[in-house]
Amino acid sequence: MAQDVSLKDIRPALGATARRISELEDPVVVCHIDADGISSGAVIAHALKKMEKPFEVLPVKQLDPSTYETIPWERDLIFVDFGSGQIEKTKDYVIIDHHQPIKKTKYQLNAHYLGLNGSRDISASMLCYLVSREMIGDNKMAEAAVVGMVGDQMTRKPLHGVARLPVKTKWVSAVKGLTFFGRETRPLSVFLKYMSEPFMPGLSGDAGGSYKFLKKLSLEPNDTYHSLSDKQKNNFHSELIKYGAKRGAKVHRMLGEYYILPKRPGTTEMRDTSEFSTLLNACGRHERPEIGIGIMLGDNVYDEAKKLLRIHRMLLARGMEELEGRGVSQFRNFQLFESESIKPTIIGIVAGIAISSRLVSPLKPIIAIVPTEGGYKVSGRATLSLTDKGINLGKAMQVASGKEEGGGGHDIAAGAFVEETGLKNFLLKMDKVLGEQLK
Ligand SMILES: [Mn+2]
Repeated sequence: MAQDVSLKDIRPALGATARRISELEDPVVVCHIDADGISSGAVIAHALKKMEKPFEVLPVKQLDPSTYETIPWERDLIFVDFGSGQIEKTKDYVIIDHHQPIKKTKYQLNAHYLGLNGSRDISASMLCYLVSREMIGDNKMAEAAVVGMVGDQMTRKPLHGVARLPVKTKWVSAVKGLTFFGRETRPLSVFLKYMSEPFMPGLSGDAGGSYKFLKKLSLEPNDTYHSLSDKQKNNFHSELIKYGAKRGAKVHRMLGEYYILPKRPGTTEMRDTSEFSTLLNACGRHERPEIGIGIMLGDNVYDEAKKLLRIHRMLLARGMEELEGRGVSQFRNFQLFESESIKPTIIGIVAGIAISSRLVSPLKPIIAIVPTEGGYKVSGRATLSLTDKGINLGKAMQVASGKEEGGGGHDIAAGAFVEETGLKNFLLKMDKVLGEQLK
């Protein structure tokens, strides 16, 4: 149990990693480009900066043979948010990772070796944060620690154990309220319309219904959730619960703990950690991860990040159109979307929106594929109801692809690369494994 792992237990390991990093003369921080990877890179960059060490940050889309030649192996590398799964290549370097490790090495800090579960308890950003505290003794990067946790979907339950330390700083606040996306920047009418877990008949995906609902409660559809008074919020919550309970929605999923960054400007995507993680993903997925790192470090690059977010949304909208146009084909235990042109870095998000908005059936996971160099990028998305029933897409993809590092592997969301000739076999195996998980 993660709750049993205390800071005291893991401090020797954190200290050893901190010391090793401090010894490096001209380190290169190699990080992944999703929200957790970018946050991790920013945390270590902040620490190195504060120690007045020269360093570079090198964001990498994925760490595998296709990118090995882009890595300056002769230098002092620090891998964050990956590295444990590629241990033959990375064994001599510092690694801070939470993915399933293969074997212990001298400078590897992996969640699993600390008694923590790397898919539920702790992200790479949080591990980096704990290491950085040992290096520099400030806690400013508590922000990045939590944004990475949110990005890796580890806040469906409240932050717990050592991962709760950032909440005790002035940089992060825990708040109770609606768990839907867009609390800080979306007008209430849009916020309500995009509510998807739970799906609310008559509100989710229904602009008119959402608008009427708000008007009936005397709420201004253009206000944001965050701007409401406590009294307005409480009334909104109880009316939503009443409405949902009448219609059989899983209302217990509506309220929960979420995290805001009180030092960041209000009404921007930097205030609410879930919007911040989307902002970072937009930077990473559209080839500008360094903007994401800059914004996390407090550089003046918000306008550029915002531009990337707009491109991101435009491409998602286009992806949704393609999905609506082409439709899905049915397998026994999943539905398949074969895309022609969606960017491999966002196809998973398109699949996620499709299933959570019920554009495709929520009763089976959706598997989306798109051709990419030498094969297919595969992305799967499920719902909380499906994972409650035993579906674990991350595990299913590992088995079906025959690779231990099947890509981003969570129960509800996972991705993989499949070679062109192996696609048919992969899909058949996927169908079989998902069927077995449901039993
Ligand atoms: Mn991660």
